[in-house]
Amino acid sequence: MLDIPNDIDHLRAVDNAHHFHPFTDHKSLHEGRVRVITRAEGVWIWDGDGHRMLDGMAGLWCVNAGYSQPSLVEAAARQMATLPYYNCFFNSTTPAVAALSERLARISPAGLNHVFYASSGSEAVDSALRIARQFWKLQGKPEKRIIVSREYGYHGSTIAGASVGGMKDMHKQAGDLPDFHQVMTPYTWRDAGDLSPEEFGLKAALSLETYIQQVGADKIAAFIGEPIQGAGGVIIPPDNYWPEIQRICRENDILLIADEVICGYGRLGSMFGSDVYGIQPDLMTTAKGITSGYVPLSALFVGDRVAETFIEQGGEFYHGFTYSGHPVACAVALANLDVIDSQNLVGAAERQGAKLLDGLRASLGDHPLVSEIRGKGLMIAMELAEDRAGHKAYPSARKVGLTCRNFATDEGLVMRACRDTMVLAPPLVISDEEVSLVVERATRAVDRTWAEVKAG
Ligand code: PXG
Repeated sequence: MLDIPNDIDHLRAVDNAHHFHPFTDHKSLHEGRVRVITRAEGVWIWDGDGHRMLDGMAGLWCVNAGYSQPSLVEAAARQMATLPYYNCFFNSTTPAVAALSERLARISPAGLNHVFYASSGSEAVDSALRIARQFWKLQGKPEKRIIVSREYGYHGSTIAGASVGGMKDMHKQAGDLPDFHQVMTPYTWRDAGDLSPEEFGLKAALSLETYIQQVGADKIAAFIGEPIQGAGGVIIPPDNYWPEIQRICRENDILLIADEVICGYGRLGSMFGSDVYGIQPDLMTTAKGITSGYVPLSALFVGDRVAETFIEQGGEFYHGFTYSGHPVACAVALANLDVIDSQNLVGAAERQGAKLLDGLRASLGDHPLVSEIRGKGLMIAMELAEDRAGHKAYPSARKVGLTCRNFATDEGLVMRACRDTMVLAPPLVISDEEVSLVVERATRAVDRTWAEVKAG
């Protein structure tokens, strides 16, 4: 049996010497101590020093079914023993990928009946952009190339992903491809001012229409957006926002891409975010929760109009990956969808999400550091602010969010800071008792942050 060494100090040393980490300030990592996570169960993770932490982020918003689902492990082992790998190039398929495609088409929003596979959300997004541009070429409109997205959108970390996302710091690091443009995001807490949610939802959506009028619909291939923005800080749009975006895309013949890499597979208390907001996307990217993160897999849903254009017109579309439709990942996804169904995790997300939101509001709703607590299903955010009533954040140099995150870690809770927006997105299997623990630990983290902020 494979023996990975378990001497934690040794692992830290070799990691420091040889592992180039993702999304990291490499200098501060090398000056500090890397955390070694060694095992996990349910909503809990353990580190090499023996600390147990409640994972309020489900890994990176992905371990929807929790960390100990034996059927996913069995599905992987069985598939590996039967057919560990074969590809889907050259007119091939495998039983797992065919069966998963049928299953996904059954649960997806109407009109999305074809699925393209890759291994990550970034690849799914990149594939959606390529398919969108190729679709317009096949329609005889090759000049429709621009992809419109939104401020604070996160769509992955490849060069195209960074370019289509709305993170300015990522644009500066080579995410600067041409033919990408960002419009307003419906960040009600920060930007609505005196407008009602409806007025503000309309204003944010109309920023897309204004941009279209400036450059011309004949130049624009697609609009991409997360139903609720995740990494941007759980930005929840007013109810009228998505219907308005849908109308604008339809009227201007612009493809609508829903990026459901975080929202998909139950997190919002519906199977997909598009179901929550009545979005009828032309393309829909999913990943993360499709396998609960146990193995890498992404699924890009291709709408009927787009798929039929490729099928009718023919001509090779030069796009795919070695691991497109990896049979082990597809088998795990099938087992994961069974767990989501049999344990009713979609219902659990709605129920436990409401309890967590209520608990946080009861404990922290009047806290002097907390300006807003919002959420949908198990996707929850708290705004820490200098001016609670005026919705004004502290200067970023004060690192209030980071301070709160570090106190949460110390309290045994993994909580994420997006700027000073504290984010929680735990596994959907979280119990009542664990919801209470999240509330207690988050409250202590906010109290300790406030004490430090007051002390200056
Ligand atoms: N789209 C969305 C909406 C995402 O949230 C991606 C695409 C890219 O997926 P991959 O699998 O290529 O990472 C994501 C990923 C965070 C965090 O800390 C968020 C993501 C990834 C890593 C960290 O919030 N989202």
